Amino acid sequence: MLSLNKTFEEICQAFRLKGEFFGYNVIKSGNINDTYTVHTDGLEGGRTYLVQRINHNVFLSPEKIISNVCRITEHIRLRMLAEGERDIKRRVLKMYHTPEGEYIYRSEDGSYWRVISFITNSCTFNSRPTAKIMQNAGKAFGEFQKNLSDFDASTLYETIPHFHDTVKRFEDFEKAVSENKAGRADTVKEEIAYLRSMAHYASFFRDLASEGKIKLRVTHNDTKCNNVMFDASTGEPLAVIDLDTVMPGYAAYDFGDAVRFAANTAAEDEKDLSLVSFDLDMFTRFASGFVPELYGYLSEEEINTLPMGALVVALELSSRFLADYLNGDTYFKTAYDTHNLVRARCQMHLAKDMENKMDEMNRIMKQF
Ligand code: GN1
Ligand code: MG
Repeated sequence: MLSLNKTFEEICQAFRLKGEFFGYNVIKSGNINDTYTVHTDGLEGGRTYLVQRINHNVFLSPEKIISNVCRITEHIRLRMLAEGERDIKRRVLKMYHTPEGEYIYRSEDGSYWRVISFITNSCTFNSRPTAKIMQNAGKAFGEFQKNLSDFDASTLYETIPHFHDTVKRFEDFEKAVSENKAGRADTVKEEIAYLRSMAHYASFFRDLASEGKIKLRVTHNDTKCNNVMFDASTGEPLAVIDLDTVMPGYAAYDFGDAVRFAANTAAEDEKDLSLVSFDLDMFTRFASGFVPELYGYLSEEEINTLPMGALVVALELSSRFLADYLNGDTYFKTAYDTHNLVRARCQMHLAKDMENKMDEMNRIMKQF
């Protein structure tokens, strides 16, 4: 196995990072890339950098994600500076490059590595957030969309084609059922039947767009609460991270993905479904941070259909987890055999609860 110490030493040298490498920590959250904090010490004091191995299986062109991320962060930086932001290093990520201008380092084993700034005195929340954190997460993702509202979406690479194309996700799921690569289809008949019964929701946003009722915008597309960095002393939101899937998309997917994760009363891979439900108070809190940031940017129709985003994303992700289970776990990292199935069941359980609570969600939305 490749020695990580050696790789990080090489990376520190290649990127001319300040100080001498002395150790690293693993950041465990994240189902796709491998993330580490790398520590150096030197005359100017210790420094920490974020070093990430890009999952090349998922992101087929690492150069394209680097290009997108550099352009997006530069746009946000300039906009924040123009608005008088004084803590810019903690408000937007910085990507490091080598003296030759390379943002990616290839290690001996062919892995793709990048170095990102580490935001000092910050933290993320993986567990169920408090109401305050929920509202601040909403604010962060709302502000992020607002800051990119004048960014020309057509100039971004589509880093994962059809990423939030729910119709295509359901087609891929059907393909996984018929191919039955891992021989597991017989054991998940009930789950397959449920998803098929919900397939009519898949085209909800595509239809609205083709009727001209909603617009494609620049969206984050992976708005899990743990993709927001908060100030560790105050809980105020600092920066939105994990920018690899920033692409053209619909506002409701960002909103929906965030609440399906953070308003879940249990973990994304909870086995005991009696613990899994959709918390309307948390939903309200998130909305109260998100929506006001986007007043004047989102249309009424877009705001009204945000709750539906939660259901559609929960169904989409159910289909992705179940498809990966049927395909033999080739996409998401798994810790045990049935991990993807557990995740899929959890999202389906949540989707059922959301469907029951949709009228209430819509009613709550009217207050914004
Ligand atoms: C993946 O890597 P992470 O944990 O931020 C996935 C998301 C899923 C999420 C589910 C590129 O995100 O789409 O919603 O897992 N990212 C990609 O936890 O597929
Ligand atoms: Mg991600």
